[in-house]
Amino acid sequence: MVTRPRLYSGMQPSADSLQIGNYIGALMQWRELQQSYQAFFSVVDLHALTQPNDPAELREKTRRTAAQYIAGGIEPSRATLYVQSHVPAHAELQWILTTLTGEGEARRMTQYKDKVARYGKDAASVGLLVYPMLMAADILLYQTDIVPVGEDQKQHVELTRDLAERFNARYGRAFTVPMPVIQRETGRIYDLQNPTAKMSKSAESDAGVLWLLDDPAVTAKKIMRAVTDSEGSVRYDRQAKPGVSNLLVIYAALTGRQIPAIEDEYAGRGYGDFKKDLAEVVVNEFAPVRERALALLADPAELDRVLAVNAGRAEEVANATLADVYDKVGLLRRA
Ligand code: AQP
Repeated sequence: MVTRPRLYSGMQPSADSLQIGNYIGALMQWRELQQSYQAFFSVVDLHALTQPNDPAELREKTRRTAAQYIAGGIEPSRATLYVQSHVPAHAELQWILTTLTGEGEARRMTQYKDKVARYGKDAASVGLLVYPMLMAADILLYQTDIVPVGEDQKQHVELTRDLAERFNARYGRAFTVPMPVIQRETGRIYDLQNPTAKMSKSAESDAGVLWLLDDPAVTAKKIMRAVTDSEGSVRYDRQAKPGVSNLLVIYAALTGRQIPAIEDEYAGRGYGDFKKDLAEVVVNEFAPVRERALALLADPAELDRVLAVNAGRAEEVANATLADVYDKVGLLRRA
């Protein structure tokens, strides 16, 4: 039997709905990759605890994120789609990895430095400092070959590789050393109201975010109101025309068309026509996904059952890696 290479990725349950950047930048790619890779897709709820959360809301967001993975095309019988906290090995391997990480090494992570700069030293928890070791545990437990990530996560995957190599050299080979696959810059989606800032689930204002589960009329309205420029021509130029370029990227990603062909189609026509058509493209893409997600959420017991079966499959792989690691570092086996 030919075994497919392994792939790992995840998203944080940080909102009730995914936004179109998560859909284009992650989900659309995941559903292709699950065909040729043995894929593990996790809802990383332990990571989400690094931000303040209402407990009941976090539980609900976790279910909703999982439902949107499935509605967006992740097949839970093909890929392993599970909730991170359902597999305790993640937190256990994280502990081992923290003992291999230098304190200075952890403090040098730019995401940590950014968060400290944003929230202040006292508000930034130790959880944020050791977040990259939890991410390393997520990846290494599954003997992952590739990790598709945005540019902002590249440094964490580099740390994961360093930790895997360090462990393997010190104790004997326990981990596959994973390769990051960095998302192309053209796959990045920006906020519709502030088109030089990445669209984000935790954006301060909702006006520039296209939510997968938004009502179609709201989605259309947000696109019609998207910030453009006064030039009036539908043309890709990230520097001079960030708003229009962003809309072109969304259009191209959802239709599979090339940007120059779209530019030609709208040559000599105003932004109004272009936005109206784009709204239709987005609404048509989202509508069936939204419908499936809401149907899955209407039967939480069945969704929880699917997640439990998948957690069991994840655990088989994760526990085997963890047992090997425990042995190698010299922990006494329970009789
Ligand atoms: N704007 C984006 N364009 C393209 N891809 C994006 N992703 C996120 N935003 C965009 C991809 O979606 C996945 C989500 O990963 P995450 O939930 O762990 O966190 P994130 O990258 O920080 O995403 P958000 O939406 O901005 O969430 P919050 O607000 O919680 O931080 C990743 O694969 C990411 O590349």
